[in-house]
Amino acid sequence: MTAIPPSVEPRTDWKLAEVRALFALPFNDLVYGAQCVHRANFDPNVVQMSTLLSIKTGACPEDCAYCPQSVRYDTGVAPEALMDVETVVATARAARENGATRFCMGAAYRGPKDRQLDTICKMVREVKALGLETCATLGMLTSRQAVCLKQAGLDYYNHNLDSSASFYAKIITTRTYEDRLDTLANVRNAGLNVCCGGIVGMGETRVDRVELLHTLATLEEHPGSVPINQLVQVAGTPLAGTAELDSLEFVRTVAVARILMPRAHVRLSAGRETMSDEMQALCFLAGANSIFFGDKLLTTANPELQRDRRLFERLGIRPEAAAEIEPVVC
Ligand code: SAM
Ligand code: DTB
Ligand code: SF4
Repeated sequence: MTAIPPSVEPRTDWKLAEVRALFALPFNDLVYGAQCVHRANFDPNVVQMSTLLSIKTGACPEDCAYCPQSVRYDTGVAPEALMDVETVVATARAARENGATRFCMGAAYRGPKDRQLDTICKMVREVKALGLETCATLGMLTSRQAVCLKQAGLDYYNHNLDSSASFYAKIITTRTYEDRLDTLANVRNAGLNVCCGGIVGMGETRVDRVELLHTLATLEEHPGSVPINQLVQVAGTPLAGTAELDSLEFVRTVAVARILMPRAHVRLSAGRETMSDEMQALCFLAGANSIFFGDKLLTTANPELQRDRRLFERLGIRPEAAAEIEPVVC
């Protein structure tokens, strides 16, 4: 077995060959290694819970082949304008009552206009005042927009690399991998925590998964959160009907992410609705320690609260406490 150091300082100099070698390990060795790394850095029985809200839905000009919100595909998603601040705050309050510690606001934009950003900054201020961590995913940001969000109290910005650079070009033509990296740099330079991961099960090869995780693990700094999404296949999108990824390959992807980025929260993200409890348990064993909690992701289904509560109970998993997040008084 390749030696997997359990508690070294996070490295950003991983070699592609090392990532490839981790993926190629016997499954038990890989999961054992990931579990050792996980235990050296986190309480293995604690999972962080984020809740998502689509604050602006559909009619997106981009052509991401996986996405039900692109205006180019007939997916039945009804477009909705940017929500008002009060509705967002009420939804965030309900998410907090249900145990979420982070509230993530998602918008189907290529990038926000400054006027839209002003409203979103108000949402961020008020959600933060509830004592929740705040996250937003709004598409491309300029450095000035990233600074505005930081000043409004935003904690995390989600911007996924989605896949390897070469596979990316096959699934999105309206922007480049470089555009994604530029926004990530703007976000990091503004002092925001980066949430960045990808989607697997889009018909990419293992080489693409190796390259995606290698790129993430060799960014200037590891993202604080790394969402690993399993493609949610939506009828009408070009990727509907893609052959399902082997579930153990998904678990391997989680395990390799855990080993490469030992202090990141690795999120078992989209796709849980169709995963068995046993598969989710394997992902937690492989080092996943964050989920989206709540019946809906952005436009598609997520497991019902009761199913997740029962699963956590059966596994003896506790939600990460919000204790260290001080409510802000405005
Ligand atoms: N428009 C912004 C952007 O693309 O960055 C923010 C919202 S977008 C819906 C956020 C992320 O959701 C995408 O980067 C992608 O990783 C993920 N996503 C979208 N559709 C998905 C699907 N069908 N299955 C899994 N993940 C998906
Ligand atoms: C992430 O990595 N996954 C979330 C969140 N960040 C924004 C989005 C998943 C979207 C799944 C498809 C939908 O519900 O529209
Ligand atoms: Fe638009 Fe984001 Fe969906 Fe791409 S992933 S179509 S940018 S909402």
